[in-house]
Amino acid sequence: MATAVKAKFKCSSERISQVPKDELKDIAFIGRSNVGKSSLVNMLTGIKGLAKVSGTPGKTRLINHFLINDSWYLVDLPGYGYARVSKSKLGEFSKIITDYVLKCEKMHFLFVLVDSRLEPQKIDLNFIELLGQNGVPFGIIFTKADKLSQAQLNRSITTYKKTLAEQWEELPPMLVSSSEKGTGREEILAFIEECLKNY
Ligand SMILES: Nc1nc2c(ncn2[C@@H]2O[C@H](COP(=O)(O)OP(=O)(O)OP(=O)(O)O)[C@@H](O)[C@H]2O)c(=O)[nH]1
Ligand SMILES: [Mg+2]
Repeated sequence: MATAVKAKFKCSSERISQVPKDELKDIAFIGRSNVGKSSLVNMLTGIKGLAKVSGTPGKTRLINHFLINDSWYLVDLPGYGYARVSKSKLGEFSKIITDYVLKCEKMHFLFVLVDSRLEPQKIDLNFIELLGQNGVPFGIIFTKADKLSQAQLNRSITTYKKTLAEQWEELPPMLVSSSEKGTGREEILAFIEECLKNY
């Protein structure tokens, strides 16, 4: 049976000083614009339209907190790699993103979403490097799995693992999702549950 999730929108923040001031932990989604972050929020919660989805990249502009089961937050972040970034010391990533992932104490675990159809993208690898350098706990979710056959999906993941293994001794946890088909929902929710207990 599918795990039931109680979810409601809490707030949108322009900067990290505005995020909720309670003790609850954040589990956040980051990745290139259009990779499917907001769609995954909707798929996991089972509420279509909870997070705004768009075919045009750059839809999510703020840090969006969704309260889950009255006990933790799922956080939908703006994507990178689309909007022109200005005056950021960290180059290709906007200040709202780097402030949140590197400085926000609520941030408990980050999922980097990557499009399962694509070869490892430089911008994602740069972002992952930034996380590694700063000791940010993260995992990878391969999105839009419905667009690939199982064999193609396996090949994509193998390629990603090889690429990361060139630089990292230990690979991050990896999960697969399709917001279209609901694939990965139980695994991702179970992983988050463990994460909230253990990390
Ligand atoms: N086939 C398929 N399409 C998807 C999936 N997830 C998202 N999409 C589509 O991809 C597009 C972008 O989805 P969003 O969820 O808005 O992406 P986002 O990462 O939140 O984008 P930004 O907010 O712009 O950073 C939409 O047209 C979605 O319908 C999926 O699992 N399968
Ligand atoms: Mg979005």
